[in-house]
Amino acid sequence: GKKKPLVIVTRKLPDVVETRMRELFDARLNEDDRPMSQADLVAALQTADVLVPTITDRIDAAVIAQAGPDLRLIANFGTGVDHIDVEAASARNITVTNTLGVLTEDTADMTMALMLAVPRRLVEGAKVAASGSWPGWSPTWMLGNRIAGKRLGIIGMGRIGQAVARRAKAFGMSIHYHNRRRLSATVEDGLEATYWESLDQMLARMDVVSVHCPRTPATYHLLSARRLKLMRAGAYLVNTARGEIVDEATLIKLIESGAIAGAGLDVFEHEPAINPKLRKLADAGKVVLLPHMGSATLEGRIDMGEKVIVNIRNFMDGHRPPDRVLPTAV
Ligand code: 8YV
Repeated sequence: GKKKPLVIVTRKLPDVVETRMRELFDARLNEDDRPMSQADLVAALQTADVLVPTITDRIDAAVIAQAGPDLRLIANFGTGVDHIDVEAASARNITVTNTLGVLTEDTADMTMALMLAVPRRLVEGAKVAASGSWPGWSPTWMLGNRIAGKRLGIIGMGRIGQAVARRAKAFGMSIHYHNRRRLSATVEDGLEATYWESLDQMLARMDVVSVHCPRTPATYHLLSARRLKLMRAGAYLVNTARGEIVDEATLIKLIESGAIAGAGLDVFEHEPAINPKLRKLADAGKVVLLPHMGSATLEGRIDMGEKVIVNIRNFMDGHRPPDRVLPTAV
């Protein structure tokens, strides 16, 4: 039969995914799950046909330039491809795919968890209960803010943004969104969502703002200092997209001064490092921080692995892989 493609996988994946990859490919798996250095990556790519990276790899122009001649496909294990230079890959005729659609619901769920946790002081309350220091119920103790009846502004109304809109609607929020393109009337009506062509105007009117756009050159610090200052006093920010979309230093200052009430953050500008000032705000109950767990379900990781496999098989069979990422999309 045909020679199996040599597939380099940079991180440990769920057992069922690895087993299937071993059956189908000449799979080089990373059992100790340590992220590969740039040098190891370049060395591994000398003979690889396919690379399966994750968000912890930096597949920049230098890595792509030094890859061997057989590398034809970068099948990302994840949806965001901001850690891959898709332009540089495309220029070398290397196809890039992602895992479109399979982590939508999990990420939307975690967004709602943060959207509830911050205004309802979930982590603060849980700490008191677990520490045995509960002074007893009082009518004025541990009061948070209601989310029902509040305005939610969604930045980026793709799959995840829409999944958040459906959930937030069920929680009684009114749904607003800003997107490069307005949704079709049918989709917009179905979500009962109000479109704001101007992000600035939307920001000034929302009680909660949630970020769901991809991280591209155009969205770096989309929530700039100027825009963050447009947010209402008492508003909350939720980010389960990418840390670099928000000017984190300014966000911290605005929360410290009380201009913004709080934030629920699953992503940070310099992962895995988290700004100590944010950790301090977490101690003070102003922010809830999660270590990039938006899509972290076992089911989701298995679905992602299956998506990667489908993309590789289609590509190797000469078909167009379903989740191809075009450089123009970035
Ligand atoms: C994953 C993510 O943890 O898919 C994404 O864009 O941010 C996360 O769901 C990561 O991509 C794994 O590579």
